[in-house]
Amino acid sequence: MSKIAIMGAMPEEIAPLLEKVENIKKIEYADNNYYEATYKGKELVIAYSKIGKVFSSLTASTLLEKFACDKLLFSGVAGAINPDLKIGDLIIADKLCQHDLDISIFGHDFGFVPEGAKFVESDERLRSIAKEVAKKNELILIEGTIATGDQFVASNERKAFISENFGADALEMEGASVAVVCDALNVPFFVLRAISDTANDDAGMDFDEFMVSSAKISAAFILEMVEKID
Ligand code: 4EH
Repeated sequence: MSKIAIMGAMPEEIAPLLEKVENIKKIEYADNNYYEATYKGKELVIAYSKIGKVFSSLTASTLLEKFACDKLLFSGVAGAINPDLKIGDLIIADKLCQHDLDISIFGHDFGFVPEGAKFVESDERLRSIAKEVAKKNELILIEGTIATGDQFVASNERKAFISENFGADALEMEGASVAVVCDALNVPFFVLRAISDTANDDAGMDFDEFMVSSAKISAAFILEMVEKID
């Protein structure tokens, strides 16, 4: 049976999970807290990484290498780029990229470095489980590209750059770094985000208003998926 890692970036993104799981055991490691737990007979390790690509890489690596998780699910919130995505809507990443990675002066595409890839694809099987859960609950679930960078985007200009260069549907600050780690270690991973804002001038205010409710939407969906993972 698998041992499933579930991570978020902020405390609010994992709090709704910790409320529902059982047999929680807290372990401190590398200046962070990891929560071993069970849910409907499944073994879980839950953590929030802190914000951004570096902290999320560290947490993903720890979940896989120290805790020996063999699948990783990310749950959290994101800013929307695709105008079909409204606050509270769900998106799953079919692929992820780093919108702030730039060695274009050497003729490379934005988001590309030698021996890396512009896009990292998430696990198809986990995506199909997500689609089953969405269908059963009659929820709309968009599948698309998620762009990650070490910046909270609150500008139409930056959104347009990310849309034009990556065709991204949503943006956040951790997904692609987690994807790179899982891909390198050959561990199936999945990124789910509920929209908290649209990354425009109002993003800061919208985020403050909607992040908790959107984080709950994402976490509830993830727990339904856990039941279906063998
Ligand atoms: O973990 C960071 C959080 C914002 S920073 C990335 N998360 C939320 C996703 C996200 C996002 N990322 C970039 C939602 N909307 C986004 C956007 N741009 N517009 C943060 C938030 N609150 C306090 C401190 N830092």
